[in-house]
Amino acid sequence: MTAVDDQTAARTLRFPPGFRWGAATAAYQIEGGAREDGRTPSIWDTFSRTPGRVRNGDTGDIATDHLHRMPEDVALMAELGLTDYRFSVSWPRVQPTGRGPAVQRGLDFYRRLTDRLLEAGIRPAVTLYHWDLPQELEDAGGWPERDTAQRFADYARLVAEALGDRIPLWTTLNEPWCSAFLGYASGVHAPGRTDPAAALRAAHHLNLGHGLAVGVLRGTLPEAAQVSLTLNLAAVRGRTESAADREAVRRIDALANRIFLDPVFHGRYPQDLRDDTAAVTDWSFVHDGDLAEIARPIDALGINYYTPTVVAAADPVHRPAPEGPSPWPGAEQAVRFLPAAGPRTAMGWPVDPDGLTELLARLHRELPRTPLLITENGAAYDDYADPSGAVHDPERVSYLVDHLSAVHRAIGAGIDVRGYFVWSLLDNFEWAYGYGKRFGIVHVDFASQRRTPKDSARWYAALIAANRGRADAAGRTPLRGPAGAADLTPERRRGQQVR
Ligand code: IFM
Repeated sequence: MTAVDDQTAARTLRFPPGFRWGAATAAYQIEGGAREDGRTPSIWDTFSRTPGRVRNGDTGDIATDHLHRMPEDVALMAELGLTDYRFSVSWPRVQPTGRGPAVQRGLDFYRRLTDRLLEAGIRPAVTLYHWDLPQELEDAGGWPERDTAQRFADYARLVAEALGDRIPLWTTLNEPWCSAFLGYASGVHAPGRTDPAAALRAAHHLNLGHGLAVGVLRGTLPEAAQVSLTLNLAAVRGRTESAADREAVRRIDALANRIFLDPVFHGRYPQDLRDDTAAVTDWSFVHDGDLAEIARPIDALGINYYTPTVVAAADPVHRPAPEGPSPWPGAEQAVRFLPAAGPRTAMGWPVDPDGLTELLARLHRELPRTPLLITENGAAYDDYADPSGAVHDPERVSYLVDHLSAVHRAIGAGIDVRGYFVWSLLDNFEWAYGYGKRFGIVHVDFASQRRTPKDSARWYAALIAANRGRADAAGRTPLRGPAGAADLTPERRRGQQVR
């Protein structure tokens, strides 16, 4: 898509009034201050300090220094016209050992952040767990251990008691698939274990922790607060329509999607999932009453979408040597993963907005009464500041145009999507890839911590402004129009009153 087309799209895509325009981040990826306020190591501190685990030996020790630059970052969000901001709370910052009372200094940061956001007219959306388990809990067994679910619910209560009166949207877990299967099966994420049975136990205890936390949140938060869960559901496609490839789709759908959707929305684990993994575990970790706990109703489902998953039946004769331990317990021998077609991002992930459309349509079919939120969507590219200081990221603008257009079409087709949170507000610590992969709509020079809105930030701001301008007609707070939004110089950011 050309720049002109992009601008047209920004002017013409109109979403329903009240649509949430957001950006998302996660604590370990942006905060830094790893040793401040009594914070103790999380599994990601330990993992990133283990040689060979994270590219270049990068850690989240400083990250984008958001802990100290939070007011500047909130001002930036206001400049962009965001209506909502999704952030996560660092568990080891508010409850360092994962047990016992909260550390007020740790909670104070989130109190200040919440206050700033509300002052700026931005709704806070909090995620309680975005992968930073206190190391002490991992030492006690981590998510494969049942007690971790109860520890998580207790931690949820501490955060809800401190912030519950001011945060309208709560998410228990971010992408439990990654926590369970990248953390405990393939080991490419913290804590780096490679035990498929432990990964399945972890998945169940993450589900249980979610359910217990929903119970706690309902009992602690004001009635109007909404409670949700964010999943990185896979849009799984077969290479062909053959029975063998469809069988591969079924297996991966069970391990990626239904292992979370079925217990949370239907109070059961799929029988085919239990059968496929019978050689790995007997599922005796599911106790009486767990599924009722997990299936407590939630108000919305968050979806993180980046690229589809294409699979085929494994060739029984020619099996390529595995690249490492698999994140797919029970499916290693049965399924092959293939690249989807299309241009790739810097992660090597194919750009395929149809995958998002397919996913939304499926969820609408299967969960017609559940409001959906796109809680993450975005792309990494090799962005840099040119000699004038500008950061041009036309590929990301196109990515956003295409994916927001897919969301727009879905809404037009009657699918209840309530908001979109771009991943990510800032370039940040991209887990095992360190600082080498830039997902931000705002460029961060990690040496100086200087923030520079990329062209994609300007494009997003223009789209938001055009839409919020329309909402004005419906009686909401007026905002500046697209022309002002396109001029996001640091000087204007500091000086301009946006509301
Ligand atoms: O950076 C991550 C985020 O923490 C979780 N979802 C995927 C993003 C990109 O890999």
